Amino acid sequence: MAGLLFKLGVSLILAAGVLYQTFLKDFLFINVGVGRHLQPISDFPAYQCRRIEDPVLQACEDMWLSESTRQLFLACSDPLSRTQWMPNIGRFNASGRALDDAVIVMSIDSPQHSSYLYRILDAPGDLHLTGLTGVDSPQGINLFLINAKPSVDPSTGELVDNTVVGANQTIERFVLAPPHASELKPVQSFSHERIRTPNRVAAMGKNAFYFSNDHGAHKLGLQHHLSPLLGTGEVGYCTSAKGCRTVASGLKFPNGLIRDPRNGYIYVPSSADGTITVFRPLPDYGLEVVDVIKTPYPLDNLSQDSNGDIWAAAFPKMMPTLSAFNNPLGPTPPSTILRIRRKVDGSGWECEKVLEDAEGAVLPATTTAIHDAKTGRIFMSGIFSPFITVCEKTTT
Ligand SMILES: *[C@@H]1O[C@H](CO)[C@@H](O)[C@H](O)[C@H]1NC(C)=O
Ligand SMILES: *[C@@H]1O[C@H](CO)[C@@H](O)[C@H](O)[C@H]1NC(C)=O
Ligand SMILES: CC(=O)N[C@H]1CO[C@H](CO)[C@@H](O)[C@@H]1O
Repeated sequence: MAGLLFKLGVSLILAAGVLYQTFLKDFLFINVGVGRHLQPISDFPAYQCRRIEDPVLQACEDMWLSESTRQLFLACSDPLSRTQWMPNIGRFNASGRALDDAVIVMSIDSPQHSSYLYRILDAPGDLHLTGLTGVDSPQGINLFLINAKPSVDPSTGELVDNTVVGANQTIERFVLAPPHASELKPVQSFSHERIRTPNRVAAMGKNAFYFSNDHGAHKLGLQHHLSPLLGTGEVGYCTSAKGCRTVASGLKFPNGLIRDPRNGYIYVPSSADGTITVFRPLPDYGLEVVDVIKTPYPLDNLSQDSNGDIWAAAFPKMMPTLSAFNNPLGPTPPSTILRIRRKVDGSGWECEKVLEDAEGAVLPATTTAIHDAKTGRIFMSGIFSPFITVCEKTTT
């Protein structure tokens, strides 16, 4: 009996060990950052970085670079309000939400002091900005914005209890024409039962797009909180004419996805397991997995530069990031910027750490990094960060 118990004990310990090796260790390392060695920003002399502190450029969750017009679009808000109202991560105090979210456009070839010339776009309606992407064209730029509106009583327009019904998230298409205009004109608002926890859009042109539902269909409650572990995140596809449907599921916190204009592939980063799933669109716009890129970091939003390289913002230590989210004006948590590209010989992918800031000395709590391949600059912003950062390349 004792022998059996002993054996059982040994196999339990072995099982626990195997679990630890194969699952928990990865989980703790990737998500929590246990055992990860972080480098200070001074280890990266190829870049000279500076903060841009400007009350207008705060809590800019997402950015998109219009290559043809050399304009950087930022979706900005207020850091303290983000801690109250952020439905994608379970913050539902609608009365604490910011009422002056705005899209800012920076002309990145027009430096001004330590910053750049920018303008604040006028836009009608009640906007609560998170994800943003655009489609370049000489006639005008189409922007797709995730609008995290609170739910209201349709007859009175009064706020309802959003902790009970969840937010009413929509995807808004605006046009900026000509591309240097100062006003966004609304074109179409996508409100659909499949658009539940939208994170970002990957546009297929003006009239169709893929989008990630970071918590799948679960706006609220235990299923919302467990979604990143259980993998109930989804990717959906919408067209102006036919509405939306789900085309991929089983994802662990699918975040800021992108579309590769060169081959049409869709890259979906999963914040909860550090992978990027590469999908090929099928003729009916369903998605087929062609590759899974593994990185050792919980990834955030992706962007792609004009060379085709993918840039990813990562949070190397979860605990400081979470506490910073509750105190956005306090200490800045560490951030890491990764560049991911195909190996030259075509065998898989290489993932290179381009920047890391262990002390949070100059980088924001970065949720999006944009690389301007023309100048080598990297722009970084964070969903609750009170500043943005630009890094200039010092070597070539
Ligand atoms: C919600 O936000 C309002 C406005 O900022 C604040 O006064 C209130 O205390 C917040 N409620 C909760 C439950 O945190
Ligand atoms: C949700 O938003 C849509 C589009 O703006 C609107 O038509 C609908 O009434 C809203 N529903 C609620 C419950 O707020
Ligand atoms: C488009 C976008 O910015 N998406 C996500 C970026 O990262 C933050 C933090 O994980 C998410 O909350 C955003 O929704």
